[in-house]
Amino acid sequence: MLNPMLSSRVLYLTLFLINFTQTVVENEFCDTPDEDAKINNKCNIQSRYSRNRYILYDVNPPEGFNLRRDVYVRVAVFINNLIKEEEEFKWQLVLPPWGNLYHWQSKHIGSQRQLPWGLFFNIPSLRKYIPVIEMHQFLHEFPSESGQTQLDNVYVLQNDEEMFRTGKFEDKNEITKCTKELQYHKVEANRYGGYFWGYRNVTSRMVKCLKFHGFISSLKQNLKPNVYRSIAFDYMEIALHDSYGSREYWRARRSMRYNSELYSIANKYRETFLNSTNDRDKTKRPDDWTKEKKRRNAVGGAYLSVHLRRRDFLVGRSSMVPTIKSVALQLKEKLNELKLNTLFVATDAIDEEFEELEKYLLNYTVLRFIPSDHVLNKFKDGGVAIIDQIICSYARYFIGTAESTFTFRIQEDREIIGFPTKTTFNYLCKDGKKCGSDGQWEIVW
Ligand SMILES: Nc1nc2c(ncn2[C@@H]2O[C@H](COP(=O)(O)OP(=O)(O)O)[C@@H](O)[C@H]2O)c(=O)[nH]1
Ligand SMILES: [Mg+2]
Repeated sequence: MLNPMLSSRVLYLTLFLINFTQTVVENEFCDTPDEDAKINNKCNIQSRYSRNRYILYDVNPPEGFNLRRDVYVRVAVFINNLIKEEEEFKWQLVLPPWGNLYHWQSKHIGSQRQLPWGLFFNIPSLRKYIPVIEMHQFLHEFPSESGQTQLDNVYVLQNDEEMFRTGKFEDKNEITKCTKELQYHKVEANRYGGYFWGYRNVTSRMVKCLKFHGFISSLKQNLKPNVYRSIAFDYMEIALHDSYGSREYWRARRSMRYNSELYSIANKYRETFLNSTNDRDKTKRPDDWTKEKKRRNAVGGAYLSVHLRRRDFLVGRSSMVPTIKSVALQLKEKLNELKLNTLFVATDAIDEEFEELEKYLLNYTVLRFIPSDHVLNKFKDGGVAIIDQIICSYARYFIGTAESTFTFRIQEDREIIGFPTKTTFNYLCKDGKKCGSDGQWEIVW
């Protein structure tokens, strides 16, 4: 019999060799563009040595931060189901780096591109719902050749223009000739370049356009895990929620806790300027979202919060956006009704508009969050927006801007914290008109 020292070395060497062979096999993975050949090819069997399958996605470039957060929920529920249904593989979601967003216009704070999710969200919290990794981790762990990472396939989702013309909508998932001016271009046979979140060292073996209409779960048929190990979906916002507003939707949404430093900054602001703490305001939550329970008895800090969306809304939704004077009147009325004297304003308004609002509300304390250079440099425009959202979400009463996804995310956070719905689903109205028909998206536990 071998002595134990020796046998462990033999075992170690054997494991090393198996590992080495696997790496070689993986790097040669299915190097043929012909899918049918691949499916029957023995390389598929070998590929099973590594069960990791990576899903990546991106969203239409002009879409803002808060719609993108909603797309994450769709993808997360999709992957959560996939994990239950396709146990043979180890599914991982690669988080698309943040950047290049139209609204992130602060200058002199360094680049606002390729920002990791960890800057805004709590990654261990996300991982309690589905396995996620940051892009840099993917680039590190996915086999690459001479510093180049090659995805196996990119599906570019496209709306079916015909359906939008006729108004007859039905589920569709078919490979089609690419109709859009594609941002992807052929570099060489089996290699396409593209934006890829700004990473020059990322390419794809294939790019296919997919005429798509329907629930995100029907993308399952496109995954082909026996053929592809890494697959990206572009224009993922085209795929619809599997079950919008369901318990599963809310579980995924609840897993999106923010970076704990953002909570600390917001909490310090609440305590200092708004006299608001979780203990006093009955807004305490367990650290672990999976331990949260249904409740409706949150009280919130003694302030009214408003999300006053301006800038592009003034142009794109001019028929709905009230004047500053009208906003002031509506807020004054509510402050008086609630017997509150303090107003917290989250807004993208220009300074002149904010000053105008202040002038109409001289008898009240009107506050907004102004980040220090350190906070803005570190957490960028995205982090500051989240701080505004957190502060709004802990107020006794919230008034939002209709049709703003920034407002919707605040409403969701308030539902999770446990406020009575009537303190949450309120909107600023166009001058003198009644409004507030955006619906109440109540939490389901
Ligand atoms: N800090 C801060 N930024 C805001 C506020 N309102 C809008 N923004 C900025 O403008 C963007 C609005 O775009 P988006 O997230 O798409 O929300 P929507 O357009 O209102 O549905 C946000 O992501 C922020 O960058 C606000 O109250 N506070
Ligand atoms: Mg937007």
